[in-house]
Amino acid sequence: MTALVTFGETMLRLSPPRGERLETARELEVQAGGAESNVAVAAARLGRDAAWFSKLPDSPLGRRIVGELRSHGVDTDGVVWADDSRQGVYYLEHGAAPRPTNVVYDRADAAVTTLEAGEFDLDAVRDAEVCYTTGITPALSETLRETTADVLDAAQDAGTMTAFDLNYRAKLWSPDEAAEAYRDLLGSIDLLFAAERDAATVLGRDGDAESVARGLAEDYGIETVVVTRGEAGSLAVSDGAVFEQGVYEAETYDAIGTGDAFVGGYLAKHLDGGSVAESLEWASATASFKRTVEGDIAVVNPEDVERVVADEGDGISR
Ligand code: KDG
Repeated sequence: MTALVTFGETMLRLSPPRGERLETARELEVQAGGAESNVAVAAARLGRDAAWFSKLPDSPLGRRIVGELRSHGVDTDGVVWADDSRQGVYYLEHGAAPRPTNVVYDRADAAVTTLEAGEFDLDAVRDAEVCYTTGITPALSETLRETTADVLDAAQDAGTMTAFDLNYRAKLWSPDEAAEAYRDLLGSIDLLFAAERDAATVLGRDGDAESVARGLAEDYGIETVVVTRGEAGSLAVSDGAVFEQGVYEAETYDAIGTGDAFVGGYLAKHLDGGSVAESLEWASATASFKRTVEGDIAVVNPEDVERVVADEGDGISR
């Protein structure tokens, strides 16, 4: 049995060397990047059995994605292979103040946009302890919006915990479009991760973190809502009780994927029997560790997280 099943799109991430611009770069570094696979990788690296489901072109590009995820221990047997289809790509130009980091998507009509619930190994979803996706998945196509609802419902009906991160992406849809989709899905969620900014921009929830979390929990019957607040840390409301967690200091090398590392750390500890407070601690530590590493993926080990949580050492590992 797989403890965690995640599903969504994973793209090729192409980025010029730091200090160079997309317009003029002659070299692009290739990595795999996708919110849901980032979570699966973090959980797998932290010791949990994790699988990622998606649809990829049966081509060297699709195989490149699967190869990278497998190298971190993620089970990709549930990937559906499609002939003559596209691999989504995202270009990432690292910023340096005052130039912002810029993301350019080239993902329209990617293979995953045609993925239907009937193509899933739904038994694996039903047997899993947690089924996870994010608000990016339903943004990608009408088919994926239906698939997201069907898979989460199948999971919840079978007693699998459903987990979801709002993950609003303004380059994919408007706040109104996202709000309509979120409202349809939130009744099927047991564990919600919401960046304070997404809850405000899309769902119009702009009170303090506790009232945002309580409001979402009560309005949609969600057992646990985790609100993330950047430098101000995170707050969870779970079965009515409140838990707060600060951030661990980190020197930021690459911030992309920090939110996914947070979720991966949370789920890894939760699946190991951790309490909400312990899971938040692991979430925060995994997120801060991720910031020090290049790429979407948190190349993290359990001892790295334990060291951050324990706040040990003088910054040198001997
Ligand atoms: O959370 C990181 C993601 O934003 C990145 O992997 C790209 O999945 C991605 C997306 O759709 O923005």
